[in-house]
Amino acid sequence: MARLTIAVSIVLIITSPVFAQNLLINPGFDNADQLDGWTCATLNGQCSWSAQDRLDAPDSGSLQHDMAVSSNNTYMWSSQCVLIEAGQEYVASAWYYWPDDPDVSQQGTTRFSFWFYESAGCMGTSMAGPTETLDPVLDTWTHVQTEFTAAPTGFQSALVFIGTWQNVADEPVRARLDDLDFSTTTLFRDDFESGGTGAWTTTFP
Ligand SMILES: [Ca+2]
Repeated sequence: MARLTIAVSIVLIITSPVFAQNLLINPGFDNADQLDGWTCATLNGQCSWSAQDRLDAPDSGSLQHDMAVSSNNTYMWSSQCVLIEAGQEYVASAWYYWPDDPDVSQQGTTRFSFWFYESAGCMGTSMAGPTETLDPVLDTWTHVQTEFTAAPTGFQSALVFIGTWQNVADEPVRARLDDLDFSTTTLFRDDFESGGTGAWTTTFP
């Protein structure tokens, strides 16, 4: 009987569901003036917390990229470094908002990608992961998602990167970013919060 109990316990352990989690810290910017977890490259502008939440939640906000450059063809970006498992596939996704400012020509893009690093803390040899580049969709929260990409053997961390590129000098692009995700799955991340059911069907096997 003892042997049977042990066998059943082992089966239960093996078959217990492992829920994929968002590996990012502070992905939804829920605390006012709080950008914990994110590193902002300040060469071409600055990052700030915006009270404009993707779902208009009064108790959450977003990350804003404030471009401040006098030359064209410039980037600014935010990033976060996370630990990964070699061989595991990862996917990153985010929502971005590009305000329709009549005073600017709106020539720019949003780039979303991640890179793998051989050492923890995004140090050592790096290897490019997937990249998605999108033209601005004005005044509409827009979803961006990378391809699934496996972490190379021997690699320990990944840098999740979201950038705003501006092609015209002296134009105050203010792209906003919210609800970022870096995980092993996209399941259960299809905006039910806003009533969307587009990723689901009524088909039953
Ligand atoms: Ca938010």
